[in-house]
Amino acid sequence: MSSQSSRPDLIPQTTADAAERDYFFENPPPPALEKHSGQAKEFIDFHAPAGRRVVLVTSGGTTVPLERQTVRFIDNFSAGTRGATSAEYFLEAGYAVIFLHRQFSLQPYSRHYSHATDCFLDFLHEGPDGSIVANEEYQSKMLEVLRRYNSAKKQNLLLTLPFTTINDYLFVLRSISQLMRPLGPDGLLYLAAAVSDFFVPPERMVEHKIQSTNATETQAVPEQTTKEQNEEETFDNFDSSPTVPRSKRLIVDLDPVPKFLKNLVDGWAPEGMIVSFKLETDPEILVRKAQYSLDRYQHHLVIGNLLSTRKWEVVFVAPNQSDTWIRVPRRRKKMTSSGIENMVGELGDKPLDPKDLPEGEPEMEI
Ligand code: 9Z3
Repeated sequence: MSSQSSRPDLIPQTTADAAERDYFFENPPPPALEKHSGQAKEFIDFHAPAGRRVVLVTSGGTTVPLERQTVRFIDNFSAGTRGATSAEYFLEAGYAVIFLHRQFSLQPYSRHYSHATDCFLDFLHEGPDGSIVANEEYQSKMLEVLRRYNSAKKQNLLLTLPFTTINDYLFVLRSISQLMRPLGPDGLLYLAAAVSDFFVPPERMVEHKIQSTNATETQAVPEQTTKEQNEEETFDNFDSSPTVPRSKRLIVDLDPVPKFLKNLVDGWAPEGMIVSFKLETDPEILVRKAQYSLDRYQHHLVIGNLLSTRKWEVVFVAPNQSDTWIRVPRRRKKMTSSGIENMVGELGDKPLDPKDLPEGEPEMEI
């Protein structure tokens, strides 16, 4: 990151302070920051006097825009299942929940009916009097979910705030964490969002849509240009030759996103309970990376998970404790003399092998 535009009036104490000062000075605050911070403050002020614990749950993936007027962006896989599900469990446990989520990702309660494989309309039919009725087989569960949702709403226990980009996320995360400071250990930060590690810094971000042709720059080509020069100067996207000149490729140059967990733990919410997630794809490094994160940031708990098995198992890595794997039962189809029946798979201490997982989603949530 360039430090040319750093504000000289703010003297950083540490590298982490300097990274924070630079990032939040060089990147523009999102337009909704004030509004969302105001809503969060009102929510915290409502619950704190009653001694209610408040949790900030972050959920879903952050995007990395490639253009200021964004047509294209880099995204990640997260649907927000972990965050939305956890938010429901926190509500059941008596917490007030600030649900900071990627816009249009899964939300507590409605997630049961907005899953990609089920259209919510498939749960409904038209009654004889023209009213809308839930299908018989879904009624009891839907009623239960509806009651829980309405109860949370009625008691003002759930505040949902959306983000889209990594920049929106970082600004609002900082603001809400700071607002949670007065809660002390009654404020829990549960960081389940899948946060981008790389981004395009503002000084390198173009204003307009990145072009794949230079069709608007029509200039006469001088007669004596070489074939290569001609190709470099007038390119279009119909040329799919395998030897594409460099000028036709889109090379994306990303900076690392500063790791703000240190700032969060030490400065934004120093007395809060902080739970972060560590996502990996390689089982060999998951626990080590989770331990490294805990040692480095000195917070309360790192929950490790692997992309392929995240719905079936997680590992808890906490200070002065041995690592604990938490798993939901795997149900396997097993042939018996009386037909196919379900059986619960045996569980070991090592990460599960994705090959041993049954198809589909687990029946229980983790
Ligand atoms: C997680 O690891 C979450 O459990 C998942 C949930 C994103 C895997 P889904 O939304 O997936 O249910 O589909 N979140 C944290 C990932 C992350 O970005 N962690 C950062 C890191 O690993 C640190 S806070 O460096």
